[in-house]
Amino acid sequence: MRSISFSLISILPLIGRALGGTCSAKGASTGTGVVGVAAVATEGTTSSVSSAIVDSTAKVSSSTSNTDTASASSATSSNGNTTSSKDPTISPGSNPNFKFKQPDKEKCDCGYKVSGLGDIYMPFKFEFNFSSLENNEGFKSGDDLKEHGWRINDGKWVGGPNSTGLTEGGQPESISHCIGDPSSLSIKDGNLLLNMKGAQTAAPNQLHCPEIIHDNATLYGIFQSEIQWTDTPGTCQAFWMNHTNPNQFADELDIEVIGGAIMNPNKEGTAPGIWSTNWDPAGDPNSPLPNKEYTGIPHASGENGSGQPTTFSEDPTKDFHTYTIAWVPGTYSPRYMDGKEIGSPNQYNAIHPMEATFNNWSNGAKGWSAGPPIEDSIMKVRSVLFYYRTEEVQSLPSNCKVEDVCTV
Ligand SMILES: *[C@@H]1O[C@H](CO)[C@@H](O)[C@H](O)[C@H]1NC(C)=O
Ligand SMILES: *[C@@H]1O[C@H](CO)[C@@H](O)[C@H](O)[C@H]1NC(C)=O
Ligand SMILES: *[C@@H]1O[C@H](CO)[C@@H](O)[C@H](O)[C@H]1NC(C)=O
Ligand SMILES: *[C@@H]1O[C@H](CO)[C@@H](O)[C@H](O)[C@H]1NC(C)=O
Ligand SMILES: *[C@@H]1O[C@H](CO)[C@@H](O)[C@H](O)[C@H]1NC(C)=O
Ligand SMILES: *[C@@H]1O[C@H](CO)[C@@H](O)[C@H](O)[C@H]1NC(C)=O
Ligand SMILES: CC(=O)N[C@H]1CO[C@H](CO)[C@@H](O)[C@@H]1O
Repeated sequence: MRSISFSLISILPLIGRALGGTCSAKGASTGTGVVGVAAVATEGTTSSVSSAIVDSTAKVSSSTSNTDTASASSATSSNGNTTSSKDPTISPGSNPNFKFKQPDKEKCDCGYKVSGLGDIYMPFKFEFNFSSLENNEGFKSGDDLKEHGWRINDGKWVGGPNSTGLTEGGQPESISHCIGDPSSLSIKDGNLLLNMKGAQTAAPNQLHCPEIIHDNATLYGIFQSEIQWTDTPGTCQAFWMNHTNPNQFADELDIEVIGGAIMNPNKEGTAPGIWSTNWDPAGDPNSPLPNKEYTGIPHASGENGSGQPTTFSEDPTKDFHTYTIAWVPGTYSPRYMDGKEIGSPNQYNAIHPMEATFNNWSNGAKGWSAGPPIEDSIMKVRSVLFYYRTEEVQSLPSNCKVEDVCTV
């Protein structure tokens, strides 16, 4: 999730990407769990990754959370063996409606067939309702939800670029990284609140904002969440997949909204709606080229993307709605809102291990987040339901029978 401007002021994304890449390398030294996990996943040390997943599964399911991750990996990942299965072809319009069903069996140790997407096979499940957590006024550390399978960004930059002295249309503009801050996330009445706190100044190391990351690197999956956005101007709110390599790649699958540009354009002129974006997985974060780096939304006038958001048919700030990122093999990675396909990129599908992430940030850049906001802006997340594969387990484990797979 980056600073992208689809308007005419498209110089910002270029600069954003350049700085983003530079600073992500720096960010790697501000050690939270972020760096550790990234290193594990990208070095391909498969046994440590998979045993971590198995450990976490055991821990989470015996705790108070609602996690019910398949234990299918334990047998499989110990020898890394899987049998192959054929993936369905998902293309624009082929699956216009999508819904998970309740699993049709009680025990799903051999994984899941997702009936809404051509019975695609996913070995693991992660389900979490924030209602399983007590109210709090703000988290204290990046590890506060570690036992539940989450990392909170503590001290690493979030979202778009930073720089000073940039000009947009000749106007000086202050663009500063938003820094991950656990106290910007809290639990209230069963929801996770992500608050880009109001009245902050866009200056170096002054902006603080919330980001939470599912602490498991996945490689394909269907990631769903119930979210209520806010229209407070001056933030970018996102549910997205980010790659796990701190120094390379620009791989992202994004769902984003701009506070202030939900149902109507904001005062900076950003088009209203929900943005689905993919970034070139092989992109160089240090030398971005917008037409090469991302695609927007299929559109009559453009082959793979015209760079326009899908407009909302009802105001999504009034209540929770269900948002889904279906990261499936192939070129197309459909997104859904309340089970209906929205404009989604058909290019630059992600190929690296990725982690599901939520954030709410501002860096002051007029072409995208704008802001920072004057008042608190609270995005809410109620629950997540993820079915996914990992680098090691891509298909039905050899010790499993097809008839043991649950249908969801
Ligand atoms: C989590 O929340 C969803 C949606 O609110 C609900 O359907 C589901 O039953 C909940 N799961 C658990 C285990 O409470
Ligand atoms: C993997 O499973 C296949 C099919 O069951 C088997 O033929 C093969 O020997 C296994 N390989 C390993 C390394 O266990
Ligand atoms: C850019 O962000 C880093 C922290 O991520 C900070 O140390 C640096 O001062 C920032 N630079 C500018 C020009 O804002
Ligand atoms: C994506 O994750 C990588 C690896 O942790 C990190 O370096 C990068 O900054 C993240 N991207 C964004 C836009 O936050
Ligand atoms: C559109 O996407 C397809 C599939 O990824 C790709 O082969 C093609 O080059 C893209 N077209 C353009 C104009 O980028
Ligand atoms: C994001 O931040 C803005 C600005 O502080 C706030 O109005 C909004 O409620 C926040 N969104 C979430 C989901 O927390
Ligand atoms: C590979 C990976 O990220 N594994 C993590 C899965 O989640 C558990 C619980 O948070 C972590 O302990 C693992 O490191």
